[in-house]
Amino acid sequence: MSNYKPPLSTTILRVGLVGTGYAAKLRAEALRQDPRTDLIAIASLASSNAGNPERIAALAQEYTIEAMNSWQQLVARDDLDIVVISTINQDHGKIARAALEGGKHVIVEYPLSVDVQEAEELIALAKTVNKLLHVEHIELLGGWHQTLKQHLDQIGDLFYVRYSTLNPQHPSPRRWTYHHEKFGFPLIGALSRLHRLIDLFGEVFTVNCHQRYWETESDYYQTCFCSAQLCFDSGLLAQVIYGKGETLWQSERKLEVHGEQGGIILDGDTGMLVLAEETKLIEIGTRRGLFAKDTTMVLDYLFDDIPLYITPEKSLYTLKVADAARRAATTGLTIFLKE
Ligand code: NAP
Ligand code: BLA
Repeated sequence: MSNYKPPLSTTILRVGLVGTGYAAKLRAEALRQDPRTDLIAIASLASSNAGNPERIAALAQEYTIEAMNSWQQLVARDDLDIVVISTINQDHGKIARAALEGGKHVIVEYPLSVDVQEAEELIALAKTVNKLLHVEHIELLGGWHQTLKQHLDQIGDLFYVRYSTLNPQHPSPRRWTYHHEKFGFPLIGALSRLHRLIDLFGEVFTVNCHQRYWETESDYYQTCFCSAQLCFDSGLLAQVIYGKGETLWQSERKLEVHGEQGGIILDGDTGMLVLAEETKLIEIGTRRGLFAKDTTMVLDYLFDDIPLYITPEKSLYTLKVADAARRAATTGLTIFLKE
């Protein structure tokens, strides 16, 4: 289970937020709406190097919080209880380390780190300093996941899964999500793709992977296309396809689960349950409001000891599988997860 043992002695948690993007904004909203927290400061990464002062100034004004020039200054403050890390993947690990070393609880968006060893060290560090280290995995809270869980037992023994998320972008943006280091290996940056399968189907035996980039310049790519095959301990075979960018022309967000007695197909916002006697539409819940849900669950854990839906160890296991995919793509070999 999680590392930190609640309940808290304080009544209001003082929060510092690192990031100014989509996730950070939703965190700020969720924190503002919860009386158990006080959002005190926000730090931007780019304002200290590339420079994006407008966005952080706007957020600071909107939420009446202090804008800081760097995450280093933010984590060094002694008036914060918890740091929320909602910025580019490359920096998650080092910000989390500094925050834990500074005696703060940590909420970090997935992935915990782009490096397996660093992720292991952070989990150990959180235990040593007796602070919560929570890695968000909102895909487990969303409609697709709940729908799958509800219907899986109706389709018999499972033998094949195909999960494809393709996102054509014309032209591809020069954003951090198209940057080798800032995003990380595609299935590490998009760790949720593997994590939702591992949460449903258990441990993985072997991994194969092919990965291709279409380059623009050395740091940014135009397109990435990644295809991995996971063989689970259960014998289930999963094909995971992830791609984005301007070399792609068809968008897809589709998950098919094939069982001996039927199948489940989630295609965008449409769900279908295929059985021998009939094929019927199934309801899929929303993809919205998930950062707020995650924030509330962390606070419920810290204040009232209500168990969290995820542990950092589980996220680490998926990170190991994603890293195996990276190694498989680099070497062309099948990677065995067990020693
Ligand atoms: P975003 O909207 O693009 O925001 C990215 C953040 O990184 C901003 O704080 C931006 O702030 C900073 N940044 C952007 N480009 C940068 C660059 N080139 N160099 C340095 N910093 C840069 O991204 P997001 O969707 O919020 O993602 C943030 C984290 O949440 C990621 O780890 C992502 O995996 C995770 N996440 C997001 C979602 C989602 O639905 N969006 C879901 C699950 C997890 P400044 O430029 O002001 O520093
Ligand atoms: C995940 N969405 C993510 C991630 C990024 C984005 C960087 C984390 C990495 C990944 O898993 O791929 C970025 N998503 C975007 C952007 C858009 C987008 C820039 O849809 C532009 C529209 N995220 C949103 C919006 C929704 C959303 C508007 O920005 C919902 C309507 C949901 N994004 C969402 C969810 C995840 C995610 C639920 C978790 C991943 C998953 O479900 O597999």
